[in-house]
This record gives sequence, C-alpha cells and structure tokens, in this order.
Amino acid sequence: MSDGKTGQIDNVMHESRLFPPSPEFASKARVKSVEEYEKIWNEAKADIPAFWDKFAKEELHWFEPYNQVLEWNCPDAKWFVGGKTNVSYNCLDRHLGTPTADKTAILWEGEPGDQRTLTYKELHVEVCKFANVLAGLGVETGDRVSLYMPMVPELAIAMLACARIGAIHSVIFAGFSAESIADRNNDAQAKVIVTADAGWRRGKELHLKAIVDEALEKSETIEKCVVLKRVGNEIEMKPERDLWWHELMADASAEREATPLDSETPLFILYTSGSTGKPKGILHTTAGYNLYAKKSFEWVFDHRDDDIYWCTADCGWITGHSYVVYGPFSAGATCVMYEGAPNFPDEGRFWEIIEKYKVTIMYTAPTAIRAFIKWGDQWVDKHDLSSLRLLGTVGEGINPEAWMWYHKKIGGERCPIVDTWWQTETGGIMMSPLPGAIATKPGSCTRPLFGIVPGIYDSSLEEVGKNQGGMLTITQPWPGMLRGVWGDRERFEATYWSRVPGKYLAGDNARCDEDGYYWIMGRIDDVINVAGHRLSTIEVESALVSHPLVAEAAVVGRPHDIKGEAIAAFVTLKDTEASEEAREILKQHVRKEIGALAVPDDIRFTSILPKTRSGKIMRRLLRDIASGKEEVGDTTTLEDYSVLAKLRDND
Ligand code: 6R9
Repeated sequence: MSDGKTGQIDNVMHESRLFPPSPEFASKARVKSVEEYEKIWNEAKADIPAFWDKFAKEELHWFEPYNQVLEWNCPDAKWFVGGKTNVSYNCLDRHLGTPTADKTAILWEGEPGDQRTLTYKELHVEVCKFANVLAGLGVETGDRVSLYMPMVPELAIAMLACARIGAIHSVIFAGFSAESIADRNNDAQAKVIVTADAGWRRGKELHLKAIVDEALEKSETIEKCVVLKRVGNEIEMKPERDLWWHELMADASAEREATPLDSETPLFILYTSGSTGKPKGILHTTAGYNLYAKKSFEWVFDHRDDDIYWCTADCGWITGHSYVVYGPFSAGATCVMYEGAPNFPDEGRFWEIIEKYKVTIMYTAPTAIRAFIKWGDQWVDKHDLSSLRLLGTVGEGINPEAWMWYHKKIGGERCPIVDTWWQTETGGIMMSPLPGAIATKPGSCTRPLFGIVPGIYDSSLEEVGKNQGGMLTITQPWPGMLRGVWGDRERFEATYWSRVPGKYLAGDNARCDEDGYYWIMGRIDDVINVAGHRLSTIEVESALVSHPLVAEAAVVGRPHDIKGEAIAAFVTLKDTEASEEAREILKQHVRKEIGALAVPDDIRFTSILPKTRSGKIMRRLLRDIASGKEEVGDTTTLEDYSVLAKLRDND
C-alpha cells in the first residue's frame, strides 16, 4: 500500500502524486505490471486486427464464423465481417451449461427496499419470454423499440430481449420530458415503447406512463406501449395501444432461440448531446461492441468470478449499457442494480448497499462523490466497507480532492481507483489505469487500453508535444466505435471525422504528460457536463427561445462544487419585465421541453447579449460573468457589456 509521494496539489496541472498498485493486488491481477501492459499494448498497436481476432474467436459465440476481422474505409468500420452472432446469446446462453448458469446475475434493490435476485438461468428465461412478447407485437429485426423505464431488472430484460431478436433499442433516460421522448421516438421511427406506471425517486412517484401518454400524442410511429406495473399508481390504459407487461409475459413461451445476426447488425441507438440543438442518435452494432464491452470490463475492473460488482449508472446512459448490462453479463458477473436516489431514505444508502451485498467493485461518478463529501463522513462511518477491493469513476474528470477522499474514506487506502475516460460514441472505456499494472495519479485517466491509439493535435493539425494541450483524437479503429449517427450521415462525418482528417475526433481537449499519462482538459465544443450528464448549451438555448416571453438566450456552464458544472442562462425578454415569476416560468418551460436535468441553475435577465462584430455571442465573457469572475448586475445593459468587451480581445 502506498500513501503516495508528497506533493501539494491545487489542480490537475500540478498534481504529482503517484499511487502504485499494492504488490498484493498486482500479484492477483489479470495484468500484473506496467511492463506487461506496455508489451501487450505495443503488440496490439502493431497489428490491431490480429489482436482482436483471438479474443473474438475465443470469447464470442459464432453461429457462422467471420471471414475478415476488419474492413476499414474511414469513417466506416466493419468488424468481424461475414460472421453471425447474437449479443443476448453471448450474455446468457453462453453461460448455460456452465457453473455460471446458477450464479446470480442481478442483485436488485428497489428504492423502497424491496429486493430481487435473478440467476443467469432465470434471466435467460425472462429474456426469452420478453423476446417472444416483442415478436408477438410484430417487432422484427431492425425495428426500433424505445425503452423509458426505471432502473428495474425489466429494463435490462427488455434490452437483452431486443438484442435477442435483432430489434434496435433506444433507451431514453427516465428524467427526460414528453417532448424529448417524442423527438427520439420520431427520429428513430420507433414502433413500440416500453415503460412503467411509475418509478421511485427520493420517495416520490415519478409518473412515467403519464409522461409517455403525452409523448405518444406526438409520436406517429409508435403502435404499441407495453407497461410494467412497478408502483401500482392509477394510470390510463388506452385500448389496443397499451398492454400490461405482466399479462403479455403470462402467456409468453420461455423458448426463444437467439437469432443469428450479422456482426454489423445495429444493436442500439442512444441519443446524446452534441454541439447543436438536436441530440444525435449514436449507433452501435453487434459483434464489435459486444467484444469491446466485455474485454474492457474484464481488464479495467480486473473482474474475477467471485466479485460483486456495482455500477451505479442508470441504463439511460452509455455507462449503463456497457457496464451494467452488456460488459458484465458477457463476462458472467454478479451485478448489483439499484433503482433510486443515493440519499433516500438517508445519505447512507449507498454504503448500506455495499455492506449488505458485500460489494467488491464500485463504479460511480465524481458528482456523486462530491455530494457524499458534502453530506459528511458520518454516513460512511456507520458502515463496513471492507468488502471493496476496487473503485471506479466515470462521466467527467475527478478533481484531486474528491479522488483523495474516495481513496481514503471509501477505499480505505487499499483499493485502486480506475478513472475511466470514454464516451457514448466510443462504446466502452478508452483510457483508464489497469488496476494491477498502472500507478495512478489523481485526476488523470492515465493510459489507453489495448488497441487504443490516441493522438493529440493542434489547430494546424500538427501532433503536439509532451504536456501540450490539443484536440484528442483516436487514430486507429477499435471494435466498440460508433458506426454512425442515426439518419444523419453528414453529421457523423462532420462531427467526428473532418476536423482532423481520418482520425476520430473526441471533442475533448487533452494533454499527455512526460510519463505518457493523459489528462482530459474539457470540451472543444459547446457541450457542458452537468452532474456527469452531457448537455448542449444550444439545446438549452433553443428550449428557452421557444418560449414566447424570450427574445434571445445564451447558455454557458459555470463551475459548481457538486455538479462540476451548473447551467447559467442569459436571457433577453421580449416585452415583459424581468421578475422572479418570469424566471420560474422559464425554468418550468425548460423542464417541459427537455427534462429536469436541463433546467438552468441561474437565469439572468439582460437587455442585450454581448456579441462580437460578426454577431457571435461572447461566450467566454458570459462564462466569466456566470462564474463571478466579472461582476455585473442582474439586468445588464449594453454599456456594461461593451465596457467589459473592450477589456477583452480574445472572445
Ligand atoms: C461515459 C460517458 C462523454 C464526455 C467526454 C468527456 C467527459 C467522461 C471522463 C470525462 C474526464 C473522465 N468524460 N469521462 N472527462 N475524465 N474520466 O460519460 O459518456 O455521456 O457520452 O460523456 O464526458 O468530456 O467527452 P458521455
């Protein structure tokens, strides 16, 4: 165990502490030393297809073998060309007839405290049944199914059932509004939506079915709505269209062979924010995604058969897809799944869950860690966390202070921390310490996984030197990479493949230090990261200006102690006076347009927005005002801004 080298830190630019894995951890790990990591990484880089070929052959089931590992016509990748497999088969059927069949797959706990466990065998039965239900509703390979559900086992069951018949799921996080659901249903042209009567969130009922009812008024392509009874609240069931999950399942056969699907069959679409107002449907396909989710899960979490693994993410995000469902189930892991809030009934809930289920691996977000710090150590101290052996974070960079707290307070200074950098688009973790091999530095996602070759470029497309910031790219294809933006070829090419031609542009700035460690330095675009959720400032602006009171709006991120970034909106009103009431109306409006997660923390009214000569909003200036670096009043005038703007030449 190491208590780290000494060194003061204020921010990640000056972080110099190094935490090597303990010899005990390393000796049992899959990858045991940095030398071993480097050897494998170099081998993989030398021949990327050959590297993935051996894992694909051994670790996925092939109904028909592939005849080519990779066909790469940038930006189009085809992995395992000509092969036929099925992700649901790899997650379930592959374990039947092995000791994993009777192993617990899901240890679920509802927010009110109800519990359920499902073994792999039992999960297989449920998935087969729901696959038959979907097929019975006319869902065929290639059809889109929207899932708008709480974190209950049925969400994972529905995802795997879609995969079993080759239907493409589109999970919509259960915090999004009716408008957002309708947009996604329409963009994907979804045929069926699966929801629940309600879900539990901080002791309150979240009325999902009512929200879906509203969304379906504007979703022309949806034919059927399957409703899970979770809470038991009163809901309306529209005859013909709405069907109860339990009634359909009662009649469904438990026999359903997994459909052999071409390797590149679409598996899911997941909508995420980019730099324009319209979220994009990121497309992932079958074999490559499956293999990448499995291998990255095993390497990063150093998964062992006796682990109890808990990823706290919701399946509405990519982390829930790759590291609640597809990665862990392919690997035969036992996964804790929790429905509700971390502070219900009190702030000790997560630690109670860890103690109760003897969780060995915990994977959560920096924003949650910062909230735990704020709530106080007393909630942690009540519980025995000695079962933990590995900790992970995802969603945004972790500030060294939060890293140290996680390391000391939760990890008891014995658990390595894997800070995992990746994106919806990458399908799986791209950079992270391998916990038995790579010494960690607080705030750095350290080094790339096997087969991942990053490159950092400046605006003139030169590769930058050590410790120089620039645009982060991935220079070689990898199996988990996105295959497109649903219905928008142009956006796929323009967003990811044009700025640095031939390389995948991540949208983050980064630097690589003298030890080959990567440090993520924030986005290059107008995407902000609020409590680990990706939002486009323009998306929030569009929502604001769609309200009749608003003439113009500009949205920026400002630092926030817990959420990382908070949303600050500058609004010019048409002819209404600025007031508390107007502020409330606009907040409600954004809630309705996008969802609670996009509601601005601050709304400032201004008579005019500061703009450059060419008419661009001076966002950098607004960011400084929002963060308190520049002081202006609540109702700001053109004169105030022009004085500030004159002091700047860099906006
Ligand atoms: C998995 C996920 C992706 C964006 C990404 C980056 C930020 C995620 C990070 C991180 C620093 C980490 N991000 N993990 N930044 N360190 N360990 O979060 O996907 O929702 O698509 O967000 O999140 O800015 O580009 P997604």
